[in-house]
Amino acid sequence: MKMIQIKEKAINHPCYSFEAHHQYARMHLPVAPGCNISCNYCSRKFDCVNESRPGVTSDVLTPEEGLARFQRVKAKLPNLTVVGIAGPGDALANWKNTKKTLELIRKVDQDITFCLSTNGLLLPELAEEIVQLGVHHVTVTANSIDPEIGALIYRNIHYHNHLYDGLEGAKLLISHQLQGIEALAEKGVLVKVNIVMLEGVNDHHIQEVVKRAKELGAFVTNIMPLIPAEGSKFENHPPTDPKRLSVVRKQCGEHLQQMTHCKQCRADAIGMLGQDCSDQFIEGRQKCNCAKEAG
Ligand code: CLF
Ligand code: SF4
Repeated sequence: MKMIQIKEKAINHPCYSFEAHHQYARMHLPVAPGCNISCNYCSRKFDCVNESRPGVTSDVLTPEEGLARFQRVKAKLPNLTVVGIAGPGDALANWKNTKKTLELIRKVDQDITFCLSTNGLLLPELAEEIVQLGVHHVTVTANSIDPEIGALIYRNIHYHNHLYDGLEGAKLLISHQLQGIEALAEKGVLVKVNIVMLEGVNDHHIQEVVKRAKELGAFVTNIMPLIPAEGSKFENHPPTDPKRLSVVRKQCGEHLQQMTHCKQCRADAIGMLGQDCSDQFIEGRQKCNCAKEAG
């Protein structure tokens, strides 16, 4: 794909373009509750930590409810450019719902940009369908390219009715993530790779992940701090030191563009990044302070 087309795809996306996040809004539709892997920093009481902030949970919608919410939000937010599916579990582990939701929305809106976030396990088998659906932005959370490190992060991997754990599970997941990133990038999808920086686990290895992501054609990487989730195995793990995070981002910026404005938003977030207005659209939601708490 030509550079100009790539830039055009990123220009109105508040996560893919730093400038766009001051102007454009995105909304997440929480239609994907289940997950097919177990990350040690995850507590299933909360949204997927790979793309979210622990401590808040999302309601779950059917595809039809997702469409209705999209239409309500679109009518009120003229700067809405992106609809994303980011959990509260994994977008691809709930593929039927994810696909149906996007199909319903495409029937009523030809222009809105679709975005997905995934742990990548099912990417090799779904990459083609993702592209056919008109999804041009996919986030893959890949915390390691070394199975020894991966085994410290992932407890088990549930793939086609088999449970894989330890090294075997990490090998399987990592190989699918890498194949998936490459397959999507080859098809012109802008791939963002999220990496959760875990002190003493993968912090020394992040540059290797970024270099590999670049070789495979990723567009940007987003190195995120760990916010320890209550009830997860890493509940008492030290949170990522912000100073070390900026050093690592700077080092990795030598290899590939870095996202630095992520707000680790929730799976039902609505609005501009850091200015969540989902409480206006979600019935029964207590007035939240997302904008204050985020990022
Ligand atoms: Fe949502 Fe993610 Fe798409 Fe953005 S979020 S699926 S790429 S539309 Fe954005 Fe939120 Fe950070 Fe994600 S600020 S957690 S990077
Ligand atoms: Fe939790 Fe997300 Fe990991 Fe699944 S991919 S276990 S939802 S953090």
